[in-house]
Amino acid sequence: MRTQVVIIGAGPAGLLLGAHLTAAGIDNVIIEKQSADYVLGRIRAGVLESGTVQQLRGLDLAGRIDAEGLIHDGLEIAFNGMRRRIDLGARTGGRKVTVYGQTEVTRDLMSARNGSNAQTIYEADAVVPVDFDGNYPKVLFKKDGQDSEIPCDFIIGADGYYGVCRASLPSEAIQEFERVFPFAWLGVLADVPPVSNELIYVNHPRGFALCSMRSLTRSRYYLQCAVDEDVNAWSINQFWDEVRARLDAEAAARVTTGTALEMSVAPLRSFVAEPLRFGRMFLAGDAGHIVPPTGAKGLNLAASDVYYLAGALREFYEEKSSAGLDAYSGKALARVWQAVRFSSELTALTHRYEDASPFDCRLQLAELARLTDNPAAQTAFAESYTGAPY
Ligand code: RFL
Ligand code: PHB
Repeated sequence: MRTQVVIIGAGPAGLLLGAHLTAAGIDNVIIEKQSADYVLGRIRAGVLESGTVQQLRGLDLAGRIDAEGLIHDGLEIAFNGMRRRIDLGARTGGRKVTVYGQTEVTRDLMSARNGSNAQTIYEADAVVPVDFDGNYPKVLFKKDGQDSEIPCDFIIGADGYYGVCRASLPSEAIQEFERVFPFAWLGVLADVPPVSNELIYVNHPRGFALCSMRSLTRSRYYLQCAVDEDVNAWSINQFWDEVRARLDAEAAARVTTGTALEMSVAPLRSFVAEPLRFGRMFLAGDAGHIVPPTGAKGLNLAASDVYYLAGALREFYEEKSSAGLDAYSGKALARVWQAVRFSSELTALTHRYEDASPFDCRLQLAELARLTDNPAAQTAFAESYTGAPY
């Protein structure tokens, strides 16, 4: 079997790129190490920029998003005993975000792919990209114990932060930039109505909290916790008590509690690999960069990478031009670094640092007051939160 593009990884980056390529008539195969059910079982992102939704709409894949997604044109930031709203729509000339789970985006992409002729190989073992520094790259893997290989024109590393593609690059070919934050998030998904119809980001002396949602009947909450927090040490009742303790009295009284569908700890990290290309291999999404989840940017950056890469591959096949491929890394990284900046700043502004002095804490509150009082600061925030157009 030969194909034009082998995509390693069936997360949102790989599946979305596959959808673009299939729509453009470019042969592609996705190779994923997990099963489809495992991929769908991961609970992750919840906020989509309009650029992400527009891409799905352009591929005729936004039917369910348009029917079930929640349009949010504002959010609240809570600090110092008060809650302040930022009107995203009013500050940006109408830009909004859509609350719709990554799980559902993945499900929509998988079912469209299942209805096409494009091949996806799940539960592949020992996946290895080779010869991508020359003109004849291929991907080796094992399926059901049998060795296989797929020769191709290009390999796309859409295999996440722990994937094999970036790890296969010679270390001198890539520069890595990293900041690991000294805390993590303890997340709970529960079938209870959200505390409010908008997201609430909370700066509290006990630590950051985030009240989010997946629908009007399913809530997603996060609490800042220790990097080595033991999720099994938490009962769900302790979790709800801690959520309430970090909210103001009025919001705390509105928290509906229930059993957890999922409870997990996620580390917070910023990471960027440069460049996102080596020969005939390109990195997209978390394989090339990670942002702390505070700004809700990870999935949206995967989508913008894919948008640039799909355009570049179309240009290569339709116009026999490599210009788009040559420009890909620089274009994608410029957008990535803006999201790294925004997510890092929002994380620093809303989280409690163990070594923070009383002076540092007052400075955080002063900065939050400026952000929520000052129209120019609100506009800058809202532009970043809703995502730069591309
Ligand atoms: P993924 O989703 O990790 O998918 C990579 C896929 O590659 C497979 N794989 C391999 N396949 C073959 N061979 C190998 N050797 C392989 N190694 C790995 C994996 O099994 C997997 O299926 O990366 P992708 O596609 O780049 O997508 C990135 C997003 O998943 C990620 O950025 C977001 O989830 C980040 N994120 C958020 N992003 C947002 O835009 N908005 C949010 O609100 C948001 N909230 C979050 C988040 C991430 C979180 N966690 C758990 C880190 C909230 C949390 C808590
Ligand atoms: C989520 O609902 O998972 C979520 C929402 C907003 C964020 C991060 C995560 O900033």
